[in-house]
Amino acid sequence: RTGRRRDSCGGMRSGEETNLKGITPMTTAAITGVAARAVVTPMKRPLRNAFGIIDSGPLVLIDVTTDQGVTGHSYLFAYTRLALKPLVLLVEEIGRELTGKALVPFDLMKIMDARFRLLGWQGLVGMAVSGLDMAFWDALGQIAGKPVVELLGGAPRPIPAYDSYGVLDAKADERTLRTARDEHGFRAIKTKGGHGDLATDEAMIKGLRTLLGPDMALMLDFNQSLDPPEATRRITRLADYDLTWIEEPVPQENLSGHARVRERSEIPIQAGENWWFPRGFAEAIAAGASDFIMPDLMKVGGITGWLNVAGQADAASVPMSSHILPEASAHVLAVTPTAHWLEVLDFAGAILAEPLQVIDGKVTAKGPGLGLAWNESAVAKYQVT
Ligand code: SMN
Ligand code: MG
Repeated sequence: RTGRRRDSCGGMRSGEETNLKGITPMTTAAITGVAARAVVTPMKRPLRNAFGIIDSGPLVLIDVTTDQGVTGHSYLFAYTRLALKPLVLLVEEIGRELTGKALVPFDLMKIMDARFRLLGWQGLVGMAVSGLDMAFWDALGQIAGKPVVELLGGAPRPIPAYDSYGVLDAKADERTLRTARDEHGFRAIKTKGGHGDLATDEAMIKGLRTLLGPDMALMLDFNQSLDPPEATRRITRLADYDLTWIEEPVPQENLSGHARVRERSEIPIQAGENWWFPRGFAEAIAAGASDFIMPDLMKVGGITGWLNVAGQADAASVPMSSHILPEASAHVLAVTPTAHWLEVLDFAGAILAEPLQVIDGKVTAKGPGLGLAWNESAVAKYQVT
């Protein structure tokens, strides 16, 4: 029905040549509908960063129905409640245009790229496109009865994870951090800086290093809050605390600024959660903006976009970590040649039938698909209209 057909002359169209004579063209599943809903999930701890406090999880849940009897799932983190409604609308409107098409993520991404070439797809449109791509892959995995990582030629394996926090205080948060290390087995912690002055950052990092000891990896995220000279000043002062990386020291679009900071930094620079689609990473890598990269699945173009960037990172020998969306990230990191760290920040646990599990500080991909079945009674509880 939706499979490739020979053209009216009986030959293969260009790009469809095959020497496998007699093989019937593969039929594929088709999209029969797309729906999206908004929920606001509770957080165990509010997350303070340089620009404010995130105290709940505004999520858009995506459902893609298919003619194979399975429904593909994915979710987006909308950052702020005010983005929920426009995101739901965008996902459903784009979904309407794709309904009836074959469930072939690579081809669907090309269609969406062409569709938004003039409008542009950096921003909510790009998040909607990326969310749809993830749901398409989830559906393909469910149809095959396999975790997505296996469709990608890999196998589920435990990925080293770090526990991600807002601004911390070694005294006030001592119990929380000991639990992370001793009960969940985390060997890495990320915290936030840039909300105050250099002395504030240094006091926090010094306290954490003393509390956690030398064996714990410690990352510091400035969330784009500094300018290059100030970033260099702070990083120079923080050089003695054995930090694993300094994240987004300056605004994400300032690639040359990142590169300047990196040149003067003894600590590796990490960035990427706000770079858009594979092209954004090509520009950033060419600019020498960062030692490490950490794409966000919902800004990089979903699974399809991630795979492209994983190839770029391998070719450039750049260690690659994930940003939020830990459930899906565990699938793609398992097929990322330069896989580095998986970020654990659990926004979706409250609405998933099988919430994320961290075992001995690691996360393993779960199937079928991306392993994102909804807990419908929890969804009903946290749904907003
Ligand atoms: C971050 C971004 C968005 C939501 C939560 C946290 C942060 C990170 O930049 O890297 O975790
Ligand atoms: Mg960050």
